[in-house]
Amino acid sequence: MNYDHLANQDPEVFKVVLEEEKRQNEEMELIASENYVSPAVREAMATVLTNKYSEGYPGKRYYGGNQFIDDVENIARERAKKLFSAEHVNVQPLSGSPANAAVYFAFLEPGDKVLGLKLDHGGHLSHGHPVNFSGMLYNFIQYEVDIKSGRIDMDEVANIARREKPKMIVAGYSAYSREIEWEKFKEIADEVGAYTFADIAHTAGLIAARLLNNPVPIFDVVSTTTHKTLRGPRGAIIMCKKEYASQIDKAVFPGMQGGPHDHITAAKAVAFGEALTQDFKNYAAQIIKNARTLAEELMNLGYKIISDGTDNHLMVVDLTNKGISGREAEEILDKIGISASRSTIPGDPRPPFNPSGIRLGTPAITTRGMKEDEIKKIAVWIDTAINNKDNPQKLSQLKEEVKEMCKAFPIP
Ligand code: DSN
Repeated sequence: MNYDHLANQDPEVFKVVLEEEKRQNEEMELIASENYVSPAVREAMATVLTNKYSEGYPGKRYYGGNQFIDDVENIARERAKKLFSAEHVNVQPLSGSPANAAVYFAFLEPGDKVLGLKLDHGGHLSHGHPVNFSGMLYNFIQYEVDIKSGRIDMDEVANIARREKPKMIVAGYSAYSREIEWEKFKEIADEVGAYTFADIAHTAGLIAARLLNNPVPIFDVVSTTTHKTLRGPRGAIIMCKKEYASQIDKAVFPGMQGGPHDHITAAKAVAFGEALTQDFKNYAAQIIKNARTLAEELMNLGYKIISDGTDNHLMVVDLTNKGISGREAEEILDKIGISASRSTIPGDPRPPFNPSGIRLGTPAITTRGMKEDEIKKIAVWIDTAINNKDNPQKLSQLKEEVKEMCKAFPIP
């Protein structure tokens, strides 16, 4: 991208941008929620559409001059509908947590009972954690994964739902590597009279490519961020059945937000257009192949992967048997130029700031074009770094090797 104006006008900020660009180019991204957008998505984000105010929706705005903004929002809506077979889509949510807040706002009253997966079992803060607005405003009952299998035990979910009679059941997670039984969730919800809400922020790209089951035709309401496997700009969307369209739209605006970010809406439209292509489907399939290879290679090296593998783009590695914490592993990997995120393991005895595991994901390295051969090398680097955590010389040698591979697979 051309940064001429930024470089001339504000060298202080420009320097930081260049430093981050260099870091991204020379280092490897294994954070499961990150990705690299295409140049077209970046260009859309840098357009004059950022200058506009457009409270309201296409055809019904509270400001003049929105004829072209209406067009771009309609394109984004239609593409998202097609991508997920959705009856209605709101493309205005600013990010994942505000989208989830709008969903709760649309369907619940403060104090209502909701079922959500516990954070340390792979859930998200906005699925009822006590320090988050969701846990403060609503009466969340938390379900867990089965500690032994690392998988959601649907019989246990059904038992809790029958006992607690929640008004809503939340499924879709941040650190869960297995396919989700959407139909079974819907059956349970129907039995107890609960709404079904899926948060597919992590797996949206894989669902759009039809490589994982799609909850959109099954659930009442589904949210997703647009910047993870979906590879769009930072932001979110909410999809729902037609009958809930008006309450969702009202919850987003005027309920939760003011003016939408129209430049981001344009970038969402571009990303949805990309996700509709065969190239994207191939990309999504490679993400899964890469994640499976990484999990297998790490297991061969003696690592415990929660649920013994993955169906999607991520895995949680339990480091207990390696004698280091997730935070230490994150710091060691940082030293060799690999970014990853510490993660709790189900039932973690350690605190979230220094938990027992690390979460790894393949969306970003797959965008760079890395495939199984590269993944095998990455698994060995991770293991070698952990085994040589107190050997600075070895760590710098690994950093050089990581950098060499990154140079061979430039960011688009
Ligand atoms: N921060 C995101 C993640 O890493 O999963 C979720 O909000």
